[in-house]
Amino acid sequence: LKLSRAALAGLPAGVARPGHGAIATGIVHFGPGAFHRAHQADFIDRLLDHDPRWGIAEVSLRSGAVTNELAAQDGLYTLELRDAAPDMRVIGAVSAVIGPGEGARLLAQLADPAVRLVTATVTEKGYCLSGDATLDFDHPDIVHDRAHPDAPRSVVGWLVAGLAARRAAGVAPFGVAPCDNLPDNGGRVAAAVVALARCRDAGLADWIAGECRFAATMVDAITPAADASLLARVAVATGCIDRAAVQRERFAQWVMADVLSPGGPDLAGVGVVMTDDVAGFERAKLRILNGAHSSLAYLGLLRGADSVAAAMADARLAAFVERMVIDDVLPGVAPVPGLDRLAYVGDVMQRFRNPAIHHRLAQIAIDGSQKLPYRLLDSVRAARTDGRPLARLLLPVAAWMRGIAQAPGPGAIDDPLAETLWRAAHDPRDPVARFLDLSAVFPAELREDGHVQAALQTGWLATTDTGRLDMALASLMTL
Ligand code: CS2
Repeated sequence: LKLSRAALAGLPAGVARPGHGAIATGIVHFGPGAFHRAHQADFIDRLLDHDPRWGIAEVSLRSGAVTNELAAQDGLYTLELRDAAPDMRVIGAVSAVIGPGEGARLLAQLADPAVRLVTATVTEKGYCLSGDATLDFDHPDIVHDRAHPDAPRSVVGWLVAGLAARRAAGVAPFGVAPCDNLPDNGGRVAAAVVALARCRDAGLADWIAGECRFAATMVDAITPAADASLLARVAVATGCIDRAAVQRERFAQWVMADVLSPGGPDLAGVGVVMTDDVAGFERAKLRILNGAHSSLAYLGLLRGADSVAAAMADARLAAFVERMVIDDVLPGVAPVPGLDRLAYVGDVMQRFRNPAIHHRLAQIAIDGSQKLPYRLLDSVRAARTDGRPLARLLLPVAAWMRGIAQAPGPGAIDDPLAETLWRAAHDPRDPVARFLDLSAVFPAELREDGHVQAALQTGWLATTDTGRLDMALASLMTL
């Protein structure tokens, strides 16, 4: 039996199901991947219990895989919360699905006055920003969107098209809340949208800049990709085949700048933290949690671990990463009111040890060129400014480079810069220098810094084989 609205009534008593009936669309979301379905949609599902206006239209611009599966299940899917006592709930927050090639429907949906919020989880690279975090006008999708403003390919292009349609119809703009792990995601997407709109119509760009609110967000929930064992557990617990099921840890956090116009969904009512210091939360989360995650991924893969929990069970590696976070990352993370940074580190390490979560290091290792600047290199910059040591912070960066060197070919590297990275790693003279040439990854001040170059060269040598890496992890504890 396939999960569907008709199947809901027959679900076993232990499986929670939506507490609401029919819902309308009030939110459009780009990128209905596992993270969004396990995180935002869960918050919205609870909101819908007392306000049915805020169903989500899920938009997939590239692949129809998820939207097709959701459509076949009336938008329903199961969320499994995994800890000592796992529980299953069916999420019913999806009110519509829009797949690739449905541009006319998407434009109509974006122009609908009932839609008050547009959100996105399209990964760091999905916003088409360049190394300096402004819109990359050389990106093929942006080149395309300038030539075809009414049939765009990028999220930024669709935001411009949707806002243009609302302006033409005399409808107020929607609010925009990007939910990817980028510092100042709201501000950067706002600048990108205004920049692209300006190519089309200066009046439109000014209207967006003046009227449209972009909220920065910090999102957090550890969400391993769905796998066969999840689908099997869901089938046993619910009695239904569910091809869109997702899993996450119980913990979930969503912090948002309190800037959206009134009249939108009451997110605070379902636990979204509204604050005027998202930047502080975001910096702490990116550098501490995501910085530690990427470090465990690149170092752990070299040491033969395959999951975060396995990397944390590697005592030497876990001690190194914890030490790096406390001694090298924390001093560069400004205090945030309401956040005890040291306790936060302890909580994060505890979450990483959750034995019920099998989070593959290979999943976290994806798109290193897009993630490392915010996760580790910003900490390197802060350490340079304060004159603190760099060796620990740059070891995982060297491990990332080493992992690229060890890949069987560029096709095996999951990164938009795969070819370039591969060439750098195989430079016969000086691979580290070739990596440092990459302005999309390393900011100029680091590329030209002798201390950074030296520490990265040392790290590169230390990752040549497991024996040397082991010695480096041990000796760097006494730095
Ligand atoms: C992870 C994140 O895949 C990754 O790169 O570091 O997705 C991480 O699990 C989330 O940001 C946790 O909120």
